[in-house]
Amino acid sequence: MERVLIILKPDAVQRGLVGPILTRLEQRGLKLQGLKLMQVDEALARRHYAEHEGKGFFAALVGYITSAPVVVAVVSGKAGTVELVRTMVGVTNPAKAAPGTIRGDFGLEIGRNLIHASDSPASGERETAIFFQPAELISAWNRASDPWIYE
Ligand code: IDP
Ligand code: MG
Repeated sequence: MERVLIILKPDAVQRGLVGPILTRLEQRGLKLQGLKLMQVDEALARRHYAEHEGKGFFAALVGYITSAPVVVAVVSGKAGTVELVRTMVGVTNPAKAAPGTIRGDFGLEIGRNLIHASDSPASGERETAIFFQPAELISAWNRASDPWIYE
């Protein structure tokens, strides 16, 4: 199994797109392990985006992600799920993201790209641990639809 940390960024929450975006992930067959509304503070933002520290857009990125509540989720699936979710999300710049992707259908600019998704299984584990306490996650629940989603 692979886990992906999803953040529905402040623009997704402000624009009322939490439902439509979560619906896509849910309808595809991804399994929820955790879900909550929260406010990201500067320390958490810096930790989550540590790889981007020093880049020109870093201050704006921290300002953006801390500017209003976000919805964070952990979704899981079989091997390959991280890549599958990144394909659903689309490339970083919504202006270049393919139609049918979340960024390509809902966004226009790189600084308002609506959603974060972990970029590797290792990032999925690291980021899940940053945003969720173990007790907030239900990592192994029996989903009735599983045999109708996975062969
Ligand atoms: P990703 O979200 O597609 O993985 P990353 O390169 O990891 O993209 O960048 C993290 C986030 O930083 C992006 O989602 C976006 O919000 C922001 N970002 C990245 N590059 C730029 C930029 O050139 N200008 C403004 N914001 C950027
Ligand atoms: Mg990234």
